[in-house]
Amino acid sequence: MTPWWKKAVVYQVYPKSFQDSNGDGIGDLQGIISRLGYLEKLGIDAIWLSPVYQSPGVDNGYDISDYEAIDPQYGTMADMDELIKKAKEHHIRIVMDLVVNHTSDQHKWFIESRKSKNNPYRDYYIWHDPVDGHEPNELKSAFSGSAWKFDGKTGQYYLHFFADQQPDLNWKNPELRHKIYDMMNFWLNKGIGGFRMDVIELIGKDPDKMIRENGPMLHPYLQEMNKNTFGKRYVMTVGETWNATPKIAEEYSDPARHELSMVFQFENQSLDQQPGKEKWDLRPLDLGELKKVLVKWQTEIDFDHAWNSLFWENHDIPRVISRWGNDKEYRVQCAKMFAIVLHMMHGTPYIFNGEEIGMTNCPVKDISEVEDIESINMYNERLAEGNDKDELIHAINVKGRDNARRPMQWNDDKNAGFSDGRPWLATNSNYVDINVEKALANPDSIFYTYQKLIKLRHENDVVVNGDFELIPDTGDAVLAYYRVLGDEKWLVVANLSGREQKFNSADQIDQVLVANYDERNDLNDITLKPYEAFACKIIK
Ligand code: TEU
Ligand code: CA
Repeated sequence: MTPWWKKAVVYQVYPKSFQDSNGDGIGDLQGIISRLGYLEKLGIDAIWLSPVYQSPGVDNGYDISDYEAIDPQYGTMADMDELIKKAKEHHIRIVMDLVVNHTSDQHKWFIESRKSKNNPYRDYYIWHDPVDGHEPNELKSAFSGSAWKFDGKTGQYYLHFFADQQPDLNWKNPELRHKIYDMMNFWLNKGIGGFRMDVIELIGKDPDKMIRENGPMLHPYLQEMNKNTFGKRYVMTVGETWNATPKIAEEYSDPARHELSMVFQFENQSLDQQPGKEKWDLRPLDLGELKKVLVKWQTEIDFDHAWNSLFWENHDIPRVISRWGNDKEYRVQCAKMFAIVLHMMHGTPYIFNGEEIGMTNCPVKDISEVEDIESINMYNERLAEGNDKDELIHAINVKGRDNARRPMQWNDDKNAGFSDGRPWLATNSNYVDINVEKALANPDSIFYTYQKLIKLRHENDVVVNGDFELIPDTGDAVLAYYRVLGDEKWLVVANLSGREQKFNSADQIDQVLVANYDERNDLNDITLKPYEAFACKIIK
């Protein structure tokens, strides 16, 4: 039997930016509830809800101070229960973000832990003596600087792979692990649809041996977690795994191993950065390389013993049409092309809020306009090292996380209909043209392409379970593939570039299923328009 999450399309809601219901400029749970009808119309099966737990908000909720409380800025536990219940009425499950590699430094465990070396919670975190009066080793934080922070009270350093205010939990401690399992069961008992697991590849860390991701105990911990929590429930789990290879993806998601349903892999993220450097060190994208990575993750995992997710965007990643398409001359065409290419592939697609209407990156002129801790820390560190300010702002405009975090553009009213008050992060001024109301009123909009793609997946097993077969030798800019199941054969053709491209096939079109230009009726020596993409059933 195919489990529900293999047939599903998931929609990520970034709560702070989705819909404000009370005019404080911050999206909230009642705001999400008010938009469930819209999401049902789009046709999605589940919402991945970025964190809404109690948090000081240093990393927009990825720094949790109480896992079993809702942050007041988002509402109450009663609102959360209402969201789960009402979403169900709209046939939507709520997948919670599980952030258990680290907590906030305001979590009661850490407040206790830092009090003394023999505090019962000391070992919930990772403490280390100074070495020669310095940090224990060279481990770095993802948000710039050392991963070690000195705590004067006890004269030791604690580990933080992200902000100082996000101390890493010590998964070697079984009592801590079981506290986390209890917390997960608290949420599962509320009837949620599963978990998206933040940086889960880090929980097997062994800092003494300089091991961050994919540590030796990672998979045993996940098997233990599965057994103690979601294993017997009909829920989905997706691990955020930046360093997964196809083989590692199988270790996480082979059903026989009882770990996770699927992973997010990020191999394409490094394609526009200089090798061995950071995401801010830009280089142009090579379409041939993008194509290679996309194909690799369709062909090098065995879908009978693994499962993969499909996505272009999330709250950490820029808008794809701005990054790899053309959000000016061909905004609509390329948005539909990216959608068609991805949604016809093998795996579970994810849509990040606003992607379905073609929202774009939003450039800033000065660091004072930036909210994201990752960008701000990088800017300060590199400025101090003597880098050029304009170049740093440029890198932030290309890669910074605020790009995707701008308020959702609902209509052309004040603040894009996101809030009556002053939004926590300014809206992109292009909301006057790019908004949900306009998209819904135009049968040709990007929204309806997404809606159609979701429907095609729901109604055709070939999209869910069909084999993927690449058509070779189409050039770097054209990605063409078949999906095949029994008597059914579908062809997908996409021009990844803004220039015309030749394509030729002897296949006969039976029926065009989705397209971003006028429908084609033959494939004989055709010239693809900029960003043209279509899927058709072909005569077998
Ligand atoms: O992201 C993990 C992660 O590795 C990011 O820091 C990533 O390197 C960066 O965003 C790329 O730009 C997860 C969450 O998705 C992110 O929002 C959190 O900040 C981070 O974990 C810490 O919880
Ligand atoms: Ca609000």
